[in-house]
Amino acid sequence: MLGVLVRAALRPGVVRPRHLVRPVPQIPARSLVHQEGLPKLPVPPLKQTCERYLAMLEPIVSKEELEHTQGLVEEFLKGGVGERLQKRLERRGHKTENWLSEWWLQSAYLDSRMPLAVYTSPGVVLPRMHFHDRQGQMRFAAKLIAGVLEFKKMIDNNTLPVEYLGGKPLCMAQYYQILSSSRVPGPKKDTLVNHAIGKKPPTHITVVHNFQFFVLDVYNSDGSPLTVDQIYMQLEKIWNSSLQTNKEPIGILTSQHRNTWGKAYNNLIKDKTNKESVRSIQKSIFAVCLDAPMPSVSDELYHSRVAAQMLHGGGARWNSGNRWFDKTLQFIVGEDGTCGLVYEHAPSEGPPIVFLIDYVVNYMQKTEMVRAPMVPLAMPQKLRFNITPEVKRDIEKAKQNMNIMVHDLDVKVLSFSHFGKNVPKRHQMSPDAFVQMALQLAYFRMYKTCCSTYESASLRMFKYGRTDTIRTVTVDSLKFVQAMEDSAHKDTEKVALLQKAIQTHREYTNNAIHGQAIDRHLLGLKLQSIEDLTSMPEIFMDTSYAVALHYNLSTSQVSSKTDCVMCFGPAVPDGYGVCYNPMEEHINISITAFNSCEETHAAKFAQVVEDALLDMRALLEDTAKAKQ
Ligand code: COA
Ligand code: HC5
Repeated sequence: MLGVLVRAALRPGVVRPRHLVRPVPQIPARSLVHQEGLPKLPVPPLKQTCERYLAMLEPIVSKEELEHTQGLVEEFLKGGVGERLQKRLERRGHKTENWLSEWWLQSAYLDSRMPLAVYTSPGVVLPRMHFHDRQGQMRFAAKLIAGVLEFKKMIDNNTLPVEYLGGKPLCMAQYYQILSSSRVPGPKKDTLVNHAIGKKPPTHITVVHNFQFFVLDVYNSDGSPLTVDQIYMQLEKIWNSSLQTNKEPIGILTSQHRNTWGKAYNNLIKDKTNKESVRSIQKSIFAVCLDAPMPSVSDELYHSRVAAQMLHGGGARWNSGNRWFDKTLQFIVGEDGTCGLVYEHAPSEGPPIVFLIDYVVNYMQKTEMVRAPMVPLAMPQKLRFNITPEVKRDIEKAKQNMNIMVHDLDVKVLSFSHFGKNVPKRHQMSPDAFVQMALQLAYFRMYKTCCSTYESASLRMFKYGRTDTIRTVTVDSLKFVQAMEDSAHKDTEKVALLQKAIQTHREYTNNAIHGQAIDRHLLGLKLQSIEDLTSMPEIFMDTSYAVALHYNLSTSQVSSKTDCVMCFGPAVPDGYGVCYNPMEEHINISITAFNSCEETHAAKFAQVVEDALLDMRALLEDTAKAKQ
């Protein structure tokens, strides 16, 4: 079964190295019992997708465009092209474990040439810690490392609890890809490597301080993990041997456009020492970035500043060189009490990462540092890099580009404290749909129109499932936001329209998580056409399709037990990236945009979102009171 996918991914005659990530992840045999029981991702019926596609376009394209697209869809359905591609896709569905996962990995991630920093890698801000010095920083980092090693035990022993969504068990494969893995740049496309599945899994992590990279062995020779105390001592040694601040920020190379980094990478690893150092980072279980303090800001701006630090590091003169963006998991601990992480998105969605965070935070709260008699440990090895003039030039270019990205990213974290999931629940509404409608209302108020909107839906009910798109904008969502802006409508009418819009959103969500959304199916039909080398069906070259994929609002709900802020960059140059974490009594919402776009403004949008949420609550409560 694997063979078909492997052949699709590799040129004939190319042998896949052992550690390259398989098209479908490798999971230890004992977990397979649960995995084997998972259903396969279905290929939705063609006619259903075509009908839903046209319905989805209605609120976002003009009448003329819609009519034109209706013609193209009819031709696609009746002319035989659609049926042929559908059959090929169904065949792929039979032959593979998941007809989508390999294509998705390639097209959404490994083929993408945009920089990982800001454009692809999401960030997570952990609650502010109350340390302000290196001791506090290292104590926190030591506990955190011990916590992740504790979590790793569950992966190694196959004792991870299976997650559920809507009462159904989810695919756990992504958990096996987040440790000991790394993205590797290529001049045309990237690859993923996972060293956890080799014969000799790594026993070290990478620690970065003042742009200098270290190998920190986190296991004793008997296989037991180092204690918090031991890790602390090792971190102290690292700190003391990386006091110089004039080092070349070699890691900043990984923030470049992927073609540029791909070329620079080949140049860098020509040198044997450099190659070994890079391999050590790639192989390590995860990375910990001990960041220098950043300029302090007011309490109100704190989360926005730290979100930016997670997404890009603050620029060449701050912490952007204190990263290896290709590394799947990088925890960031600042000397000033900031902490969080940035992760490379290709191997995993947010929820497994957040589950790990919740576990580690809980571990850290329970664990105290106990001073135990210790055997002296060897000095952690510093990774050497030979900086040739060419490498130096690449670093300078990367610094310039990073600074441009830093100046371009507009971030605002809205800590919405008035209510959380409790209010929508009280009114028998889905909190997720409620927040989505608030985003729609905010957008409509600001731009007097609605836009193509993406919300992530999990496909992990299916084996090796990743995501599909919930299309938030519907005829019903548009009617609701129009009514809210029209004083001619009575409150009771507005409430009814909100209820209808929310119900429609829930239905779409339910379809999406059961594999019946339209976006991945359309993508599959398109990629099938490319693979078959047939001429591209007109529906994919149509303006409507381009409009539908131009997500001015790119959103995602990722919820956690810990009071975290999750964030990611916008999907398009003139759009917003919105990630929200709804807690019971408050909601953390991050909003990103680009400063180079005149029309977008993260802080303004945040204000309008806050007002929209409050107005929706007032609407529901006033109407409920009037009824009494
Ligand atoms: N009345 C009262 N309560 C309701 C309700 C209603 N009508 N509808 C929902 N609720 C409750 C639920 O029972 C749930 O309760 P809990 O807080 O005790 O768990 C809560 O409200 C949340 O439900 P809802 O807001 O409807 O969202 P959801 O949990 O179903 O999530 C998605 C919706 C789309 C976010 C989810 O299906 C999903 O796909 N998540 C993964 C997204 C993802 O992967 N993002 C990252 C990509 S990298
Ligand atoms: C730590 C939170 C990470 C959330 C990342 C996320 O939602 O990524 C989306 C993945 C997907 O396939 O839908 C993509 N998005 C950022 C463009 C919404």
